[in-house]
Amino acid sequence: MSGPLSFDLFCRVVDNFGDAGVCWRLARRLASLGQPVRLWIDRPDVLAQLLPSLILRPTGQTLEGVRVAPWNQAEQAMPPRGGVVIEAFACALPTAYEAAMAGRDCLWINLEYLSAEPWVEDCHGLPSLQANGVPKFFFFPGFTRATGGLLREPDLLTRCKTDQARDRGQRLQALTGLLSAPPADALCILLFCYPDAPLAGLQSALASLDRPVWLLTPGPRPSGPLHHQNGLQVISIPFVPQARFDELLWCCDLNFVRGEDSLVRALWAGTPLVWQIYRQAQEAHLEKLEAWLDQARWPGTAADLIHAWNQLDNDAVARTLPAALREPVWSDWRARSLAWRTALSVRPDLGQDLLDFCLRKRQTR
Ligand code: TRH
Repeated sequence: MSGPLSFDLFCRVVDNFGDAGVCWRLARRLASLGQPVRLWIDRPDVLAQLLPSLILRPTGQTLEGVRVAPWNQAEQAMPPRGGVVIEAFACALPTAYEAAMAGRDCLWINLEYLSAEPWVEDCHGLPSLQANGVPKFFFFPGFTRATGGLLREPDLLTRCKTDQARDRGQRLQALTGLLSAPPADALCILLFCYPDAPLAGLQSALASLDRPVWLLTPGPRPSGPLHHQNGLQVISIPFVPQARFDELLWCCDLNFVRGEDSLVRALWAGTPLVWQIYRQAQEAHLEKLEAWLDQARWPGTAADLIHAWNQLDNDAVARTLPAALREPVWSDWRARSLAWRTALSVRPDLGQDLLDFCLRKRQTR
């Protein structure tokens, strides 16, 4: 059995919360597996929004076994001898640091964005020799056995089941500070989306249902047409710390999520979700969305809704959302969401899989 490796994880925030959110989860997971971890991040202020105990100071701070330090400190730092350097999302390492890696026997990993596209399986784990003479290995998270898997803590599903056995209204109130709880028959929906989402279609779909609906919007309320109408209540709630975000997902019957990290967490909740994928140039994201829907194997109406949501098509959302919530589609969608969670949860999680990959590479040197 080999001893621990030392990990240096580099994260640049492009926009939003996903880069910081994914890197922090991976850093925590590696630390929980007994590995020394330093997380170098160019925007600690963004991470602090997810992790309120992070104090912004130039020297950094150790939290949950992870040394979190500002990126500029890495410009004077040395790579860990014989350790692992993870470059998240091809963020480009500090020049002097990268040059020093060759003489220090470092293993270099590029952590890629999550994708369900089939080519990912062929590229996962492949090396490419870099200018400093060190091979860089491409590590792909993913949904199949031939990829690096998804981020998941070992106790996550047990925590979810225990939590969901408790009264939902009380959980929601404790989490958000809301003064009242939703009625027992209310449909609770979380809305976490990009500003261009087709909210007029959402409003009209939810106001047309003949049952109470609680639409929860965390953080700044999306501007646009959302308002109370018929049984629909639109409720602003605080942006919760990342460590409690799962609990929010577990309170809801349907989760609208976006990007990468909230998608994965909503999958682990095992309930129906509508994903707004992060937009890319030349509509490249639409191909990624198709590949993901192929693997999800959800009812056609749910897939139609997800297409409509991503095509920003208000009319189609107004039509397909009520249809997806109607029986028997709704029960089918719920059952398939649970089944996909079960299938995904028997695979190693991304942190464990990455650690095993690195240990194997070390042994073959
Ligand atoms: O913020 P995002 O849109 O991030 C995106 C994606 O990662 C995208 O792939 C990437 O290219 C781009 O950033 C740069 O969505 P994502 O990935 O879901 O990250 C949101 C994070 O915010 C996630 O860690 C969950 C967290 N969160 C909370 O902690 N509390 C909350 O109340 C909410 C709503 C979210």
